[in-house]
Amino acid sequence: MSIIHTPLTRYPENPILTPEQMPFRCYTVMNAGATIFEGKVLLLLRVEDCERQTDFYVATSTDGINFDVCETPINLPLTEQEKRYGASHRFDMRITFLEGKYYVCHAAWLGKYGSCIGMATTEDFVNFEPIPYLSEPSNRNAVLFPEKIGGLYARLDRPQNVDGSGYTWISYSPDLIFWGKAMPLDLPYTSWNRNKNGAGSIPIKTPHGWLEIFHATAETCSTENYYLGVALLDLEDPSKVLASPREFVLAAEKDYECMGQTPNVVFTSGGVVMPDGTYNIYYGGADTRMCLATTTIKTLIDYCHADPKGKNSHVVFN
Ligand code: M1P
Repeated sequence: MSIIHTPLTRYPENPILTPEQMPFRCYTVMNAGATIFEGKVLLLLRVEDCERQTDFYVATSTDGINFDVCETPINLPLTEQEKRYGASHRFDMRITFLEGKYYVCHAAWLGKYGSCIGMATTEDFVNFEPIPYLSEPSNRNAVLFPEKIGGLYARLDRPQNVDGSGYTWISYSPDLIFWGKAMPLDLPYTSWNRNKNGAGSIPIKTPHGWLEIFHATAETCSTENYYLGVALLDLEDPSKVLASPREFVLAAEKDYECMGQTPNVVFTSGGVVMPDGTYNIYYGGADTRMCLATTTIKTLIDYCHADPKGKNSHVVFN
């Protein structure tokens, strides 16, 4: 049992994938992008080997809990900038199904130029076609909306501020290369959502708005803790936050979230709605293992509507 009441329920047998359960030797398995592919749940796992080099591996499952992991990483071709300046590290994949194919968005580390957003398309998770250019730095945690909004592609991302903080922004593009009309999202500034916040899941379209699970961070005396929060965004102008409760929906509490490579981290890069309506949210625990929490879309919407602007909080909503 959790000591904290939230609209998410941890899978009782968490974690669902650990480094020990992988079919090869590795250090961590975490922060997977998630989608439905050919009737199965597909995860793109972020796996670090024992040199702490990261690759992405496909894992598939019929029940969303037990996964078969491919033993070879995906081959994600380099972008133009990566060819010229060298790609040292790519991480945190999100997967959006849009216009008949899958778009993957990841953070790409470009050496001294910092982290940028990389994107590619795929139809089979074997062959990937990179969108040739990365974003300007520093930016990461890009999530593409599953449809155009106002005739433009739309994405959430998290530009980095000079002090290391960073918050969720939205921007738009006619062609997935040129991005503009950028606007920050007015997510509530709370005791758990202070240093950073960024998109996690692919936004889900509902009659009440785009439903988004995001990560947020705050310093404690010992670590920078990661939390998950939920928000409803306006359907036509998703820069407008219609509701975002003041309480987190997940905080690091269990051993598998508190102990590992990075203590006190719960971090999602995606979830899927299962055929029975269960919303499976996949998340990394302490940057070491994959975990699962479940809920439903209705539960999250009711939760948002119950505390749309954090009226239960002591912090003033701007
Ligand atoms: O260690 C916590 C997280 O750190 C990075 O996230 P951010 O983009 O907030 O700096 C990422 O490496 C993420 O994967 C990791 O969980």
